[in-house]
Amino acid sequence: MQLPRLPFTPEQASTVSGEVDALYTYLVAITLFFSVLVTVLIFYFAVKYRRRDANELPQPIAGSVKLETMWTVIPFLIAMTIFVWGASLYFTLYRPPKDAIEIFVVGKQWMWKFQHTEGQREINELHVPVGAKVKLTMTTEDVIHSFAVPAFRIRSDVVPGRYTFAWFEATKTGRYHLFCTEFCGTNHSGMNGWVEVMEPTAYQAWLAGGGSDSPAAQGEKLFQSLGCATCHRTDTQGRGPVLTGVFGKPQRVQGGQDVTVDEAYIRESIVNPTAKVVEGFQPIMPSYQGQVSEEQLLQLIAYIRSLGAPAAAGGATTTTNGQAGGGAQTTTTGIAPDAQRSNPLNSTSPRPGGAGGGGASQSGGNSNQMPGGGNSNR
Ligand code: HEC
Ligand SMILES: [Cu+2]
Repeated sequence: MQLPRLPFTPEQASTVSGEVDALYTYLVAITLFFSVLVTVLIFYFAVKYRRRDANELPQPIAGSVKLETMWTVIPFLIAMTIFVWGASLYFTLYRPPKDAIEIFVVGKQWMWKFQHTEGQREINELHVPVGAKVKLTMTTEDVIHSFAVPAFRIRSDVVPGRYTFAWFEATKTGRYHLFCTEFCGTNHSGMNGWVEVMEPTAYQAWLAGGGSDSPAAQGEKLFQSLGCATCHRTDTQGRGPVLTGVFGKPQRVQGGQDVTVDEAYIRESIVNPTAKVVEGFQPIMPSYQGQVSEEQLLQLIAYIRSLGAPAAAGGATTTTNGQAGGGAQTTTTGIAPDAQRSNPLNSTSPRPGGAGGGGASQSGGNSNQMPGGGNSNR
């Protein structure tokens, strides 16, 4: 729905901004209409029913069912249109689509840190392609912040110890301001930056231009260095459950309850393992509270999540793995290539190392080296 923009509203640069503005315009119109109506009636009645004579007594009024019903039902119906429209828009805004590019966001006094699935990291700058859905998985290392991009009409609080999500699809290339909109301390006003929306080809080039290991590959290293792998093995069951393929699936925990293995559950399993103990296991896992940063937690999650793509593993272990990765790279979603690159099955297979990855494709070359690099203790 495209309405003329209200004055003082920011540019519209995402798929939802038109509808957010339309709803907002609707609210303003209703408010204006009733404010004017009430004000005019006050003056009109004040004049019409003014006291004309010092001895004049008003007629007693006993009430009017018709009038009272009307002023109850009409506002109720109007309020319901706002509710239905608002709720449906809310669901659109706060339910990230499944096929989105995923980016991790960590707020920190006083900066925004981003990490792309391909490994690029940025601070107070976020590069995204135009016309692609982007999902942000967000948390904070310290206090509550709030991530807002006015031109996209999105805002979401980031809360310590929790993951919150936001998503958008930019419709125009350009640079758009991003802000922290929750007062978070002395330099709160400086906690802002830019979203750089690029043409998809420029974005691919930007992605290919450097960056470190993918979050999943870094998570794999952490998984080794923190000793997770001593209990969690990928082949057979060790002292802890096998984590391959658990992401997104229900897990039976002690007490007979089924919980879905999602970001929040994995985070809790790492920092507070006794909160939910997997059925059939002893609560022997130590807490990693305070030993891993929020970014590292996101990397561990990315790694565990990447274990859950057995279908992608088949393709990636073939000799044409480079091409498979390269082909998938041309799609606009960042998930598939990453799932392939960081798959443990992929990494345990003998790989030609960096050479094979490098020659595979222009855009995939950089990232194809990651699983190899993550494994060979270079
Ligand atoms: C001393 C052995 C041990 C170590 C070390 C260990 N874990 Fe665990 N882990 C377990 C056990 C046992 C369970 C199942 C009982 C429970 O839920 O606490 C478990 C459960 C989990 C779960 C939930 C699994 C599910 O299927 O629901 C996750 C996720 C997890 N661990 C991740 C990690 C990560 C990441 C590390 C390293 C930072 C780690 N673990 C280190 C023993 C360990
Ligand atoms: Cu802030």
